[in-house]
Amino acid sequence: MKKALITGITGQDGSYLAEFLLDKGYEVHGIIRRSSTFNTGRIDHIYVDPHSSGARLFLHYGDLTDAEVINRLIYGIKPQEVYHLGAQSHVRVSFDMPEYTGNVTALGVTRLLEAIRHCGQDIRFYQASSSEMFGKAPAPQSEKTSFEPQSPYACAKLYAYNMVKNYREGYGIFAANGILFNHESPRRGETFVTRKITRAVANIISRKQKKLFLGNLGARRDWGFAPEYVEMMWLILQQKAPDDFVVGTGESHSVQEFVEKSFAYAGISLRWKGRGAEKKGHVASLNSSTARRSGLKTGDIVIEIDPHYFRPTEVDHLEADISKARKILKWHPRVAFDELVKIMVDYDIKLAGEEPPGEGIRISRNKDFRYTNHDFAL
Ligand code: NDP
Ligand code: GDR
Repeated sequence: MKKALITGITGQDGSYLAEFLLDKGYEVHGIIRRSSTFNTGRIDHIYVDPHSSGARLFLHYGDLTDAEVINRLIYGIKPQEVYHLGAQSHVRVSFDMPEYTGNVTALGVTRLLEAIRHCGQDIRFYQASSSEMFGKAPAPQSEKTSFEPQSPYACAKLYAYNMVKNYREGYGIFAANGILFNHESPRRGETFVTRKITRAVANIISRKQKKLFLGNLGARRDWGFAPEYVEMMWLILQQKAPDDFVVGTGESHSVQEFVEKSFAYAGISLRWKGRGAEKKGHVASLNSSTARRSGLKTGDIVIEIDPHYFRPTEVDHLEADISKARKILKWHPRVAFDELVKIMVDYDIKLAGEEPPGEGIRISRNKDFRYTNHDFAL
């Protein structure tokens, strides 16, 4: 039985990847942080008491800042594959905590690579690199595009990216970078913009929230569906030789478009007024019975810009050129922007106790697309 170690297993991607690898028959080990409240909500549905004979998921306390524990886990578990997804992953927060972000997001990878180098085992290493590394480089971005990072987070990820290449070339380690563009899901952290928007739609409809405060509505992102992207992480480690791949949908949309689509899908049309920090989204019409239950009236303001959410340096436009992944990995994304919005809005409206506008939590899928009921077990 193959063994994999996942850092960041409690996060969005880590939880989907753990499911994916368990389905493939792996024994999965994950590093979790000690916290005063449970932080395993995304993986509780796949957790089996380790005392039971069939258990294949094992959790270990650790932290990416703690090299001693990292060494002990790598030497003790001797996994064939390490998926390094743990990070201080919030770009805006990295401006508030630049040193901590560097310690976790940049140096965390060095600690892991050093442990692998000295362990003397053949261990394949996946690094969760990010499209943020491209920063202000013009779109579309591919593996050949130069990096122009615009945040402490992006600088930390770029350091990690380069360390992966350095250990690959210097020590012959099978270490690969997946340069992933934004990917979202019902399990997306609540402070990233997509989930913040879809939760707000649900909370406004269920009268738990009156307004949504946002930052830059003009930023464009290439948003894909997270469960599809973890499949790519695995594929990257199954190649004959280690290599770096850009993964995205090849389409970009603005934050404003995500807002409009989400509200419209829930039955609320918006009319915009003002510009920049004065910009406001007024309700223009309520065109579903669910939306009418919200008590909103035409002219009510549901969106306002709060400059607090602006970043000192912004990334304006990210859009992936996925030619290499299509050609070598034979991979292509299946869930496009509109469907992603629907999946997330349906989920959050259901979570808020209301009737979702779509078919509840069912989504269309191709026959080769692995998707299970517990994807929505949160
Ligand atoms: P999340 O923020 O959802 O998850 C981050 C994970 O890292 C959590 O499990 C978190 O643990 C863990 N973590 C944070 N700090 C530490 C630490 N000091 N020691 C150990 N573990 C830690 O991220 P995603 O799942 O969205 O992303 C996965 C990875 O991919 C990240 O590295 C991210 O930067 C990168 N990435 C993500 C993209 C996306 O669009 N989602 C795109 C490109 C790259 P806890 O639950 O305890 O907080
Ligand atoms: P990003 O994701 O920075 O691309 O990083 P995020 O969802 O935080 O921001 C996307 C864009 O939306 C704009 N924005 C807001 N963002 C947040 N969080 N909150 C707001 O209120 C808001 N209003 C507007 C942002 O300015 C930005 O332009 C994500 C993370 O998952 C990283 O870990 C990953 O590496 C990259 O995606 C690819």
